[in-house]
Amino acid sequence: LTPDDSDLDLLFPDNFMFSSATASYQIEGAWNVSGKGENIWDRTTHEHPEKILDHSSGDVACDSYHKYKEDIKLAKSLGTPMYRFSLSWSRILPSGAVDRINDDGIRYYNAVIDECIANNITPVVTLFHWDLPQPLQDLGGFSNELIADYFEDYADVVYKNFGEKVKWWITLNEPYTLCQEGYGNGAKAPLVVAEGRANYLCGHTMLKSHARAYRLYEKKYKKSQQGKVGISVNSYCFWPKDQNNVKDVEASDRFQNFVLGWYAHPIFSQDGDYPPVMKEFINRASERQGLRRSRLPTFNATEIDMLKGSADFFGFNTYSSRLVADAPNEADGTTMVEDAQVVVSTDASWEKTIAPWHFVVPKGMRRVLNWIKREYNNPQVFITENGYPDAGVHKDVGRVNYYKLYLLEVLRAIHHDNCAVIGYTAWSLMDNYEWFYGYANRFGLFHVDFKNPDRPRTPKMSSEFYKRLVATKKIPDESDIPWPDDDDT
Ligand code: GBH
Repeated sequence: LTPDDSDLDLLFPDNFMFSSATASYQIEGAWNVSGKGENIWDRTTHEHPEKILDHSSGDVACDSYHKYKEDIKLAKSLGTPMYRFSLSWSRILPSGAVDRINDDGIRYYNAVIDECIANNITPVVTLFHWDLPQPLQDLGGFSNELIADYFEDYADVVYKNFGEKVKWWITLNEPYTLCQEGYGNGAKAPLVVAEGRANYLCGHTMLKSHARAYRLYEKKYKKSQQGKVGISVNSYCFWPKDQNNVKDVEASDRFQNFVLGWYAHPIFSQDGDYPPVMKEFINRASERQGLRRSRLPTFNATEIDMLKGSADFFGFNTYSSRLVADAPNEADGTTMVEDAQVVVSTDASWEKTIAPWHFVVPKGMRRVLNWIKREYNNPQVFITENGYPDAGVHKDVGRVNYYKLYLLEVLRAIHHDNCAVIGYTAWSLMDNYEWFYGYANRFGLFHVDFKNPDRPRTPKMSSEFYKRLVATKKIPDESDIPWPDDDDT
């Protein structure tokens, strides 16, 4: 794929925010150091290594617990004004609850935040990127609505300790992925297989957790700390399988609502609550199945109000696209595609990557940004993840090309469609522990050698690309990226 040259001279706005991102379990290591408690990823990788492609864990990962100063230097070398990372809940609260605050956790994150600030980098801090404390999983994890209480209490400790210095908060990373893969198909920790029930319960609890943390900040901290609180939701861009078939057009819009609307509609829509189409389809399927109530939990009026408007920006992670066809059914199954009455597929013409779920479909970026603009009255969208997986080569032309093509579509969305995109974040700053894919799939702008105990970081070609992008606010020409032709590392 190569971009048609039109629009390559477009510029990102002056105040546009570039960033790169990581997450605690994926980079920190030090899993049992200085009072940190066990989380669900520690438990899963230790007890079920067979669930991970290369049987690895994040026990050491990038060793960022010890090497954070180096990491922040990498971020600084990119020239990005921001760096997004997440806090390990169990490093701060080993039991998940506030009965015991681990001093070393507070010390560590203060050190990371201070180092960012000393380097003129604004920290963008995610409170929760999937590494739930195991003791809270023992209560059912996000299947238990009471976890929202624990999340609010944790958020209170976080705002209190770091809120003087952190002005950009993300409550949750990708509730869709955690609920669908952790409580639906069981591909991720905590390995619950209960699609159609536990995933919807998980989503319900995560939405409440988010709103509680947002409202707490609003009430108790906003006035003095003056920060912004958002959430990072995620989605593929969905396309009708047959663009000329109205049924498929409707089905793709319906499934966009099931995946993205599930989390965005309660927070960003005018009316709040789950998307009407999602309620309608799940209610109908539940009824047909002889249930006395819908498998999709319901919010009461107070909860709907608490959720509505509970974000200062729309954090959005996106990587790829899917095709959707209408599939009317009377199935007694409860998977989300059955509930939504769709069949999801990919297009044979889409460029593949090393990850079976990831195809390069740049136009999806512009299309999904426009969907958000239309559905939610053009909110301020901060793209908090976007990136490309490979096996970890230094001359990563696939990644450079992906960024070029996807960023061009972001520019088109801004300039031609007036989408209010305020920032863009490359996933990831450096290679790290890619969940189910272990160390076999790499997303980094910097390479990490996981065979070397020192975990040395070295630049990839994409880091040079990103540097130029950030400096010039336009998409650099490949010929401007210095890289030896004969590099085959
Ligand atoms: C994000 O998830 C995460 O926030 C981040 O931690 C992660 O490292 C990054 O993206 C790259 O994956 O088809 O069963 O193999 C992206 C969301 C991840 C959701 C992969 C779909 C497919 C799993 N997607 N997942 S499967």
